[in-house]
Amino acid sequence: MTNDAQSTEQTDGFHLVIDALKLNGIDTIFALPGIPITDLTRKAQAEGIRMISFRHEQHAGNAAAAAGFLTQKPGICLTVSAPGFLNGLTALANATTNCFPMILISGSSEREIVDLQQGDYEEMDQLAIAKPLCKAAFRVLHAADIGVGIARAIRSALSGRPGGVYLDLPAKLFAQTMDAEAGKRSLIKVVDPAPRQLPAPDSVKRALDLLKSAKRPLIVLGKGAAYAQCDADIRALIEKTGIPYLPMSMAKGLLPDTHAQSASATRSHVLAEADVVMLVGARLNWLLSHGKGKTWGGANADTRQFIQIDISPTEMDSNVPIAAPLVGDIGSCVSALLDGMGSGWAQPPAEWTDGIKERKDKNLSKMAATLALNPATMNFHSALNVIRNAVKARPDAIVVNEGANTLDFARSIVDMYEPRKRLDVGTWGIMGIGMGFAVAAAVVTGKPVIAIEGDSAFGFSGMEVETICRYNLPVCVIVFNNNGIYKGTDVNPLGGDVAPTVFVKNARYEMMMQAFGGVGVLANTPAELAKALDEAVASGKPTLINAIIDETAGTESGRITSLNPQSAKKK
Ligand code: ADP
Ligand code: TZD
Ligand code: MG
Repeated sequence: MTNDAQSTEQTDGFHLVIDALKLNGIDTIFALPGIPITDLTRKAQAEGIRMISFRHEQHAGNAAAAAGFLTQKPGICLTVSAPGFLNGLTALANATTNCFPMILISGSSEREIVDLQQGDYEEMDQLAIAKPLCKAAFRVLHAADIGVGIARAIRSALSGRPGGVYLDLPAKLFAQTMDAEAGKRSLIKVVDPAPRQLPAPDSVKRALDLLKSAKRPLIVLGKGAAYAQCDADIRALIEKTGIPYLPMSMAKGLLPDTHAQSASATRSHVLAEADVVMLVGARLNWLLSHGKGKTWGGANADTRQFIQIDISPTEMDSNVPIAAPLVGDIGSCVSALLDGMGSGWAQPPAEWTDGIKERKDKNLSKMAATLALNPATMNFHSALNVIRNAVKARPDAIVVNEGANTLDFARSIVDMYEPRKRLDVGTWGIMGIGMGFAVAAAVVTGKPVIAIEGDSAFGFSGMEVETICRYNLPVCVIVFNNNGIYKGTDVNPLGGDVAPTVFVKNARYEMMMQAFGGVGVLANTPAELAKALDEAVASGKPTLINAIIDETAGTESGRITSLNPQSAKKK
């Protein structure tokens, strides 16, 4: 058949969307059906795309974002118009903030009616609303443009700094028909969607010269380094330089947390004392105290110099001057550094590394003593010690983590051993990612998932335990039940309603999992928790362990108490 020959067969918008996604290797969609995309979910499933159907779009969106982070393919979230779109939008914005590639595809109402504000079913100008909250936003009006729309969405999500993309598909588009052959030709298989970006040789030299001059060097690994999937080179860089390193929370496991060069156990010391800091896929945002102030040793601030590896050139100097910007993809930058170092790279002064080791050993033995305690009511430490041992035994398990105290303690207590095994609240410190991330982790990796959830955090996505049961996913949710947000002890001074941070006491979260046929366990002791967790990981059965935690054990806002404004007026 020649190019302009017409076949008698017809295709339509539904099939073109599905074919375009499949052509680009998309094998899974996280969705919530309804007008106008119900048939799209059915047909996609019938065409062999794994369709994971959720109970709320935000969790489908979070699942897509996590899938994007784990696989370097954009995670796809599919929603209905207006309210469904808005429910997914939080996840899209969060993905963009965290530099995770995802595409939110939403059906929308009739343009003619929406634009004249004539009151259509679920009327909303979704494209305009999405635009400021994501990296790029597109709308497709003609079936013949579906291939272009999906190609642009994929390339936008993956190239440069990854992020969220919105794709608006009006209801009318799905039923539009066109010649099947012409339709096929209109689809685009995106070639090299995230092209390597090589750093300039002079910027590599500048970075190496600065690193060489350091007396107290430090490397900070961020989640960009985990996303980049150049694990062996990153490990080689750390080990060849001999420089102490700090992993940001989602970079934990790039090298095992037990690695001799990890400085996590003496974080405040190295941040305050380092003279040259190399950031690898980590922004100097609030999580790193903006690179200045007390955390960074106040007095050293003027003399400290930064090297920053990032794919986004405008990230440089965002908070403090970057003496040696290295703009490019992390894989290319790290390999250029390794080449440039050659052999015989001098190790950092022993005075620096010995001092770190001494502090680290002291802190680690203090931590070991705390973890060994077994208080009558479990606290964060005694419960997390159980999970720490479980992850050590199953380093391939994926840990999802949210909450305040539950997050902060788990981050420092639960060691990670492999890259991209820890998913958490990320750059925003957002609650509600738990079950969406857990579902995605289980679906795209097939590995056991352990979701460590504050009881408040869990509440944001708790209904998705039904989704976990429905797809029979190997997810073990552990709810750290301390009766509330931060603590369960606040009291309303006026009596009447309970305090705003306090929940129903002794809630039976495990029964939520039982309601859908999963395993629910109440754990009052580390031994009960260990038994239930071991069984869950071994069996792969959907499990929820309600871990009863001392309601007095937490602190306000966990470790970011200082960000919490307090009234100066003492009542
Ligand atoms: P963390 O929260 O772990 O400190 P951030 O989300 O602040 O990490 O930083 C991640 C950084 O990584 C972003 O600035 C992003 O531009 C960058 N990044 C993401 N992927 C790549 C990549 N493949 N190559 C280079 N930089 C990347
Ligand atoms: N809403 C959203 C979407 N994100 C948030 N971060 C918050 C509200 C505020 N918030 C926190 O920052 S942590 C947290 C909330 C509500 C819950 C802490 O309680 P928890 O954890 O039970 O999950 P701990 O272990 O009791 O501290
Ligand atoms: Mg709590």
